[in-house]
Amino acid sequence: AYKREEVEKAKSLKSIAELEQLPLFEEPSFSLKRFLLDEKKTGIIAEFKRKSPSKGIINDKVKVSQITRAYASNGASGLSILTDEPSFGGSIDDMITARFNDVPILRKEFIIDEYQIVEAKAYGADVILLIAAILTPEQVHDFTLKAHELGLEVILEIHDDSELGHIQQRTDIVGVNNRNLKTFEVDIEQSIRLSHHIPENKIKISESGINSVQDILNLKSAGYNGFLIGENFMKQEDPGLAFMK
Ligand code: IGP
Repeated sequence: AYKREEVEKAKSLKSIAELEQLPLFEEPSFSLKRFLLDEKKTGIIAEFKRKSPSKGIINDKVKVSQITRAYASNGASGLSILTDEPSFGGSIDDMITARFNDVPILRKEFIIDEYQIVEAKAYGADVILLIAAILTPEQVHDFTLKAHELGLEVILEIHDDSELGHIQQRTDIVGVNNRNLKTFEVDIEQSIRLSHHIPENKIKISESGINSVQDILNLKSAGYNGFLIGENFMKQEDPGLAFMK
């Protein structure tokens, strides 16, 4: 519910028409699909996340500029930037800072309103996340159309088979979140189990709880093209260095 209030407040401060005047709104986007299919890249979408509801503070000392530069220059296929403040300690400013890198940027946010999609484009994102658990299939449809109209790609996040029906013809990428958002339980097997049920023409990524090269290899053999990793890097004193290893 705090999201609804947050969005209404943002709308009252800056209209959609004003967002559309911002310089980044006119910039071309980077395609995450293309970066994920590029064999020379790692397939890793590296996340900047200071804290989370399940773990509390993960790292509140590091700077977004430094970490995103390290992630990007060492082969990350994308950057995931949390913009939610209350639960994750993120901000739109973090995303603007991350935009200095020439790799696709995912706005990691609970999107419930078209306004947030225009905001994503206006402040430097290339991709948005749509979470099946908090949206109807109709909302996923409308938000996907809006994103595409702005040149953004869409990751549809699902957690179990009950959400497979949210996947649509226009969905660019399907993300399986290994973390159950209600219990915070993490199980990589969730991705392995669901992979056969995702339409073959979709690019697939696995999200959360990925902690080792072996995890990545297992997910690769199950058909995954991308790996969204946050905590494993962020919990290190130097997340950029952790990425290189
Ligand atoms: C990263 P991890 O376990 O590597 O830190 O997970 C990412 O998958 C996770 O932050 C995430 C998330 C979300 C956060 C996945 N889906 C939706 C907020 C909202």
